[in-house]
Amino acid sequence: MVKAVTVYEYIMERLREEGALHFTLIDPDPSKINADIAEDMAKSAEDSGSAAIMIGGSIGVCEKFLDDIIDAIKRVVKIPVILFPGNISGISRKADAIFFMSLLNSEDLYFVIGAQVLGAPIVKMYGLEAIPMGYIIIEPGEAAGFIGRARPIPINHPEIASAFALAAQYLGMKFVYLERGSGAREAIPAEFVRRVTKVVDIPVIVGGGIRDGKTAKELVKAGASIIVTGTVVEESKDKLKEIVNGIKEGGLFKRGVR
Ligand code: 1GP
Repeated sequence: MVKAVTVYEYIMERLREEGALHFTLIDPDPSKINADIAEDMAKSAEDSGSAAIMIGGSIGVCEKFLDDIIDAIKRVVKIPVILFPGNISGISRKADAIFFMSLLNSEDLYFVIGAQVLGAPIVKMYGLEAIPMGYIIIEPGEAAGFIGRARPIPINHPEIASAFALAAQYLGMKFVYLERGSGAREAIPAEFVRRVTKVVDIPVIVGGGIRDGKTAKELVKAGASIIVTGTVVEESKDKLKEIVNGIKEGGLFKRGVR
């Protein structure tokens, strides 16, 4: 039974109990969704076993629209809504928490610390729970990599990602996120993830290009704590269920139950 007070505690308690979790990412892009669609996606996510809704995107995010979308989502689900901002326009007072993230491998200081400085007073004013997270973009990086001016980490150099992740841990960040980019043709290989999770003690979040249960399970067995999918919830509820089941199986393996 989860007795957590903060969203961070909720995540950590569920991780201790289940080994690994699934989060659903909803991109609040007005050209793609509206409140009704967001409501359906969030319901599918919760029904399928997602532990949280993340909300954020690279393009076209505005606070008013974000507020409306989160209101709609919170009408239908109980799982927490966590902001996943690409910029300061991605902050909403309606969310339960915010991943207060730095794009560690951006070449542009704005995405490393500039946006955070501009956003911090807003986060405080809204009373949002800030969860510090190191965000690392792996090639190709897709829109997040392009907009965030990342120097994406080459897929054959997991040791660079490990060093970034360790730096995130030493800087006091609570999570590290390995991002291949939404819509990437392939997920980050399990062996790459294993190289990172072997080095750090903080939970590793993996996202981008994950479309089936087998891939999700392998990533969890490689040490990933949270698997994020976005595109799948837009396409098929059955696939989402398959992914969550894969994560559950991987979680049992991680906890030594299987
Ligand atoms: C983006 O990693 C997430 O941050 C989701 O990617 O849309 O490919 O599932 P997908």
